[in-house]
Amino acid sequence: MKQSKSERLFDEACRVLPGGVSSPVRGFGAVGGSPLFLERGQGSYVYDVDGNRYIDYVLSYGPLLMGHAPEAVVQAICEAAALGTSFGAPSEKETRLARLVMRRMPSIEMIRFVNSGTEACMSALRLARAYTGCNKIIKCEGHYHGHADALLRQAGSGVATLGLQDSPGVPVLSIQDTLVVPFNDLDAMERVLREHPGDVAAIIVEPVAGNMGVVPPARGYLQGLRALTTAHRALLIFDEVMSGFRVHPGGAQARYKVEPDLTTLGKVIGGGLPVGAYGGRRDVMEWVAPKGPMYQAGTLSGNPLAMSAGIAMLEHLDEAWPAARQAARDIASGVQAAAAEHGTPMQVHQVGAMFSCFFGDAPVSDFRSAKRCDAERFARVFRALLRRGVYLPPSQFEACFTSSAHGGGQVQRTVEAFGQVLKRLPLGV
Ligand code: HOZ
Repeated sequence: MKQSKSERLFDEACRVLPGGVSSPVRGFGAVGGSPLFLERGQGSYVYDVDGNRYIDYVLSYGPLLMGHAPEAVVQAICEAAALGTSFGAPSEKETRLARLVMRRMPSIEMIRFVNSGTEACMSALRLARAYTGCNKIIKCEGHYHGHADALLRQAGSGVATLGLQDSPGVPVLSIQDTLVVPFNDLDAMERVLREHPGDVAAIIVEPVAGNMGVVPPARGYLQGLRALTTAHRALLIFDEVMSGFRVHPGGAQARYKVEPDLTTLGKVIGGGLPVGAYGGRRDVMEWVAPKGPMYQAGTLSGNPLAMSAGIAMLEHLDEAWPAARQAARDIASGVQAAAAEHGTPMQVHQVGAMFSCFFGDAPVSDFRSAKRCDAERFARVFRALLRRGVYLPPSQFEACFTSSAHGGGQVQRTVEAFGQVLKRLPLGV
């Protein structure tokens, strides 16, 4: 059979890029076939090199709340680029973006910009250890906080997709202080805190899990974490790389009304450009160099292009977010209704402008239950949807994202495509 251009490019890429990709989650290993090579994106659509158009629910794994190439963001980037792409010196835009973020998330009293969510989480942990003088950190099974050594334990996202527990190359010493508990289990969290009295620097969580598919916090869970961390003098870190500005304009902390000590943010505050940040309580952030002794640095941090794109994005958040959330709601209810009509055991989770489909009867509330879902069925649905022009992230362990550009037409087409696929699924698709 004649190869598509995407397939040809993938073969070529495999000769020079490990697995043919620049990040493992882009491979199609879990769903079969070869990844689409994309040429451009506009609004809710992406276009591959073979001229096919897809309604995009990957959206660069979250940041594109206004869809691809929104005019305001593109214009801000172009104007900034014309003035210079990097200074390695302060610019006013950093303070402007800081203020925009802090207005949405008042728990952030000071912020440090970095270049990715990985950097943000890694730095927040160092800061927590510096501030508390404690060694241990606690994370949840199936949560993904980037690929820094200390956080690659029972992680979600690509680590889960590839079926790995952790990674070769991570020194045992780097993860010996990383304790892992199930998500949504306050008793387990308390037990671990008691087992390490006075030695836990922080609990880091995705307040709405997105890297095992979307799994919301159980009622009272985040409040419980707040109480436990306060009682045990540990810091509470919300990793809002995915949930920030997506589950609510003020992030999960506004939606669930829980104030973390520190927050990590990622690509969303750069409107899709490479950026991240960590911030929080002033007395903690004042430990960051050069104000304090905790060292962390970056030549491209606060990059003017990323800052400009982030400013443009956040300035439009009030219009963008309700539309993005409405699209996710309509898809979730439409797909759930289609599943009921066709007798497909399936649950659709939706929080704000994120959703996920889990195949199976049992409720999904943590990583263990997410892993029990029918990944093979997910793969078949993924492939069938792709043939119908709907592009989901190629793994059960990722969230789907909507944007304000996903209008009624695209939502309706998506729900119809799901309906057709679920109807045919028992016969094989
Ligand atoms: N947190 C992102 C999606 N789970 C990661 C994307 C990537 O690893 O490329």
